[in-house]
Amino acid sequence: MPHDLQVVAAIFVPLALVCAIGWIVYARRLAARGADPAAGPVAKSAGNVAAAGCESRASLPAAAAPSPVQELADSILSGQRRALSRGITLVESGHPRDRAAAAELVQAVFADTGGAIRIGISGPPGVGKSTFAEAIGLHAIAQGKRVAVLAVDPSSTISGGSILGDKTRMEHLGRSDSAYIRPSPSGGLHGGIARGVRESVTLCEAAGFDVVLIETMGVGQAELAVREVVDLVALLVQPGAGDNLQGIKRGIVEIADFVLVNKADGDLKRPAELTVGEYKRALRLMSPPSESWRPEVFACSAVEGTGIDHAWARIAAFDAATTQDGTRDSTRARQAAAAVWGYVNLALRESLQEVRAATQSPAAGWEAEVRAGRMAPAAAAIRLLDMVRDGRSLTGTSE
Ligand SMILES: Nc1nc2c(ncn2[C@@H]2O[C@H](COP(=O)(O)OP(=O)(O)OP(=O)(O)O)[C@@H](O)[C@H]2O)c(=O)[nH]1
Ligand SMILES: [Mg+2]
Repeated sequence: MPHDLQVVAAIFVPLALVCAIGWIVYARRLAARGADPAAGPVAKSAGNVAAAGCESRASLPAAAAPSPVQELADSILSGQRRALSRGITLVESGHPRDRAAAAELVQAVFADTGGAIRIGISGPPGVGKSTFAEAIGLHAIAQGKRVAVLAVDPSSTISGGSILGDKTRMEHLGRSDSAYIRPSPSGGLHGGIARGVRESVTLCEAAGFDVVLIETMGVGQAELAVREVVDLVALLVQPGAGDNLQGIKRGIVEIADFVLVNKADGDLKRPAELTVGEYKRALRLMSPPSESWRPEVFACSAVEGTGIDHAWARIAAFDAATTQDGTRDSTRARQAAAAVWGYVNLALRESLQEVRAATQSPAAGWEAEVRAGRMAPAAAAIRLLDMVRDGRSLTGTSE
């Protein structure tokens, strides 16, 4: 027996040792994979908030800490700027993959929003929108407000990435602890404002900003889109030449609550006064955008700072009047309801694009059937739309 035992031990002890070492190596590898920063719960960019969410759901136990999106929401609510920037990057992302995380983020902060006065600053290129945003922003900060500026920087498309143009133009404001400046590339532009700007406003409010200024890109009819995300529009115009009203699209003048003739300084002071008169006369003939506010026209100089206190006082008066008579809330309610359809339209358009891409693939066959004259276009269209409605791809798999 002792001999038998020795034989058994000689075989099994080394075997057990090999198994144990193998197990340790395997466990270490697993641990190392878990520590991979790419799989960690802290999202570093828009694109990976959603991805990080999936990873953490897969690797953390069921009763784990808040989701990465919830963490980001909490950081924004506590006023952390970097979190706000990350959140804005997420909501600006045009990628369908980020859409659910972006919506979840906005929903997570939603109860703490709505507190800011939302101001659109519109006008042709070079009229002084950024300079004005800085001047009025500094003025509001001096009144104890916290100011966020969301600016579409047209230069960013030209320079192809760096978007410091507006930031440098708002140098003084940028240095204030009470300000947050977010230049957005005009790449994802919808109607003269950046993609996701409505959500960005919401996030700024969640981060505790009392004033949100949205500088638009200042090009044509597209400017009208800003009306849908703000409480009031301040249209900046150039002083001078009597052809002002022809130079500016009538549509944008009609949506303005304020027309500010900027650059009323030096030689342009007198022309600016004439332009004020011109706009006053023109506005009398137009129906105002809000029932409770007649648009006002006055001159200012964003560079010299003249007229800025008056502009702020009138903006405050607008806010008080429209808050009191309920038009601010009813406007916001209408905007929010309209935005739902905006998102639905966008999602449907994208689904249709997917369908289109799929129909062009050789496997799809629908277009081929139509081209070959075996299927009527209307019948094919209905079948394709059914697929979009069911959320199916053309290969028959569910999304
Ligand atoms: N004289 C004078 N110049 C001004 C005033 N406001 C802005 N400017 C100048 O006008 C130029 C354009 O100003 P911006 O503030 O960049 O104009 P903007 O409308 O933001 O321009 P874009 O964003 O490129 O459309 C700059 O050189 C400013 O210094 C002003 O009140 N008076
Ligand atoms: Mg600008």
